[in-house]
Amino acid sequence: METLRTYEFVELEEQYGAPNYHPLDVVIERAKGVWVYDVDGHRYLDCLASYSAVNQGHCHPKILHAMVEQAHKVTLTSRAFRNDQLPLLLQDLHALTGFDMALPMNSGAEAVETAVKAARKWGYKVKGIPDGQAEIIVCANNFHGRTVTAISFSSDAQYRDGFGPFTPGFKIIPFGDANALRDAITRNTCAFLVEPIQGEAGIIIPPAGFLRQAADICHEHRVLLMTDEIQAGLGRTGKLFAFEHEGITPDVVIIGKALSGGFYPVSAVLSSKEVLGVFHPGDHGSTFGGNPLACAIARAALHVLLEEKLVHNSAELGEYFLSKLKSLRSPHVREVRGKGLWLAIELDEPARPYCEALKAEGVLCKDTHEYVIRIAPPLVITREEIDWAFERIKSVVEKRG
Ligand code: IF1
Repeated sequence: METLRTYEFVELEEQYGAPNYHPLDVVIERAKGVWVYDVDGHRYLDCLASYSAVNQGHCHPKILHAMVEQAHKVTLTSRAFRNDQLPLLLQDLHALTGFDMALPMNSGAEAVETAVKAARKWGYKVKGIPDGQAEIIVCANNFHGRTVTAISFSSDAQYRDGFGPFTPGFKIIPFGDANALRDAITRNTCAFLVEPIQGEAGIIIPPAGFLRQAADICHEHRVLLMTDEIQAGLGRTGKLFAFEHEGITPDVVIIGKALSGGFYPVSAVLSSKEVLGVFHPGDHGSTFGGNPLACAIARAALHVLLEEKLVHNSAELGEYFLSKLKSLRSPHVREVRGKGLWLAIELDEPARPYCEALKAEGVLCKDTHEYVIRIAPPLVITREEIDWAFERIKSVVEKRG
């Protein structure tokens, strides 16, 4: 078979693919743990982890095994029939998180849509909001996915441009501002949807106590607190869920990405019987949501997270990596911040050229919001691998200084 080089793959993709991305020109053909390999034989340390979907490391052998085993048995039944994997995943999620129930979907955006539907229906059927009046409060610079409803409450002009008309019923407040939340709540507010740490916005950590206050305010006004843990959850910030940093329990938690260790899109909404119980047969669903292949993969992915103590590793090595990054000396570095293995270097100039230079050194990072280098390796990374990556980050950042 003919083997193509990087530039040939890039040309094909540019010619035949919709131009909705501008990736770094590295064509990955295989990966293992924290390392990825391109078609020209170069090796890179992955400091993005597929936006935290591969927290367990690329192609984890236990998840791979579960996937292949299940693929030999049955992959899809639809929810018209039951399958023997879904109940076991639901049981695992309950045991791990303590939430009464879960509703499985596929992509993160679908799980966000599901949470929005659950919150609205709860608002009408349980809280007694007049029909069609339910409001949901969200934060400026949020990222909750790309569906029309999710972009309807985005404050990013590019994400919305040309895609209207939009879904009504959302109010935007500044991220981290508990007083603004209190002021925005009306009798018709059913929920407050928030990322515990804003990812796309540039790994923005809210002021300490914000989530705690938000939880109190929501409770006081009978508003559901819904945290989007699609990216922050499942170990990324050094806790299983980022909301744990503030000792709270949200009413609704949305997970995705690492729920499958990157093998397959699996997402879920976790909540109480009171909230998820508003759905009746036929109200909501998905052909693929809760399918046996997805559930077997998710069970293995959760198992690996626990068995390999990846949450602990994220906390410990995150602190180690952060302290190293804080030692960077460059006039262009505005701030270094992070929680767990979710780290950011904020610059006073565009981050993309830094990511290009890091790629040439064998480290894959992604710029976000133009000025931020985001560093989020798989949680299986070791101290030695962090040292290896840091040497290269230091050389690139300080050389450009
Ligand atoms: C892309 C960002 C990361 C998310 C949160 C829901 C979703 C996401 C908190 C939707 C997805 C992804 C999507 C990806 C880029 C990426 C991203 F930069 F855009 F914000 F990770 F940081 N909630 N985030 O982060 O989940 O439907 O994609 O499964 O290219 O759009 P999805």
